[in-house]
Amino acid sequence: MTYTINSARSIFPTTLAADVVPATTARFNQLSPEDQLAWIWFTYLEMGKTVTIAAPGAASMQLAELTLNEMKKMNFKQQTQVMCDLANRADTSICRTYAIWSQNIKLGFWYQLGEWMEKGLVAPIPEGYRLSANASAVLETLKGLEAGQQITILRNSVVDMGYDANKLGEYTRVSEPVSPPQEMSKRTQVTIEGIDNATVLSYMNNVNANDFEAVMALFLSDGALQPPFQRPVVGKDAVLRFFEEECQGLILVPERGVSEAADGGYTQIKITGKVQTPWFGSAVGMNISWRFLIDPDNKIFFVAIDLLASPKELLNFAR
Ligand code: ECH
Ligand code: GLY
Repeated sequence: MTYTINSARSIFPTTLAADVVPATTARFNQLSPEDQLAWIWFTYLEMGKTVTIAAPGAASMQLAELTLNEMKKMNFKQQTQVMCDLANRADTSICRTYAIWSQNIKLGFWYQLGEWMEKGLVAPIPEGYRLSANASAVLETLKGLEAGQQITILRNSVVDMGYDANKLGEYTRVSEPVSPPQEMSKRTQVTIEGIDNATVLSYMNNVNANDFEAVMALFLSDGALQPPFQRPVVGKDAVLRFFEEECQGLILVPERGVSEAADGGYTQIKITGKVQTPWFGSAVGMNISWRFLIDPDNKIFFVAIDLLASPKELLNFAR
């Protein structure tokens, strides 16, 4: 048989992803906008006890600057309204601006608002605000999760805010400039127990070096990449854009893997290990698996990245 993107998605079917992430996000989305904002605030405080968020790059802050300055000039009531509008996904000019920003710009925007809230420059969550029973229950669930799962839920909550970009028609996305690839002499090489496949090793090393052109040379033109909890991103152009917008500064730390022959001369390879995001650095190591399907010419037809349910999954190579 030959593979389709759809059939490729189920290689290594026993891989257990952290389904608690979409489940918790769905519960969060049921909360009122006021509750959502307060919930994020309490989550942020809770997580601040163990990890710190790194300040965003200047470039992403510059892209959010106009909107941030506009908000800074508003009174508390107006600021609160804008924040509720964002949570409510309302149709306002700020919500439309927000909708076309890349993930990192959205996160940087809220990072700045959070700092201003702490300093009293932006309306705080009302003192003594009491979360609804549902919101408290969602917060309790979150507290019991691994840090990597917590930050994914937190990111989802930010990324889902603003006007629905699908309703905008044609638009140009706003994202940070792409940093040049790392100098050859500074690059690091991963080693993966049980794996010597050159394509997979090169994938890891080039993502770590921010060399996305080199990463794309490893893919078939109709190849696909499936990020955690998302549909596959299909085709080289779309995958390259995804890397440039969302994968700068990631550190991939693959640990071990298995490789085996699949149908039609393909090879299927599963790797497990950790990933660090520049937002949290080495303080948060997310437990990840990569499931590669590689064609007979050693090009990537498909790779799925999953956030794993538990550290135990790092040792699951059943198929
Ligand atoms: C305050 C209160 C009012 C409301 C709001 C507030 C601010 C919230 C803030 C939140 C900041 C959250 C952040 C979250 C960052 C999460 C990052 C994650 C990264 C995961 C990356 C992965 C990468 C995997 C991949 C691999 C590949 O091989 C290919 C590509 C790819 C408090 C003011 C809203 C400030 C900063 C979860 C898993 C391994 C798929 C990317
Ligand atoms: N940063 C994109 C993802 O993890 O889905």
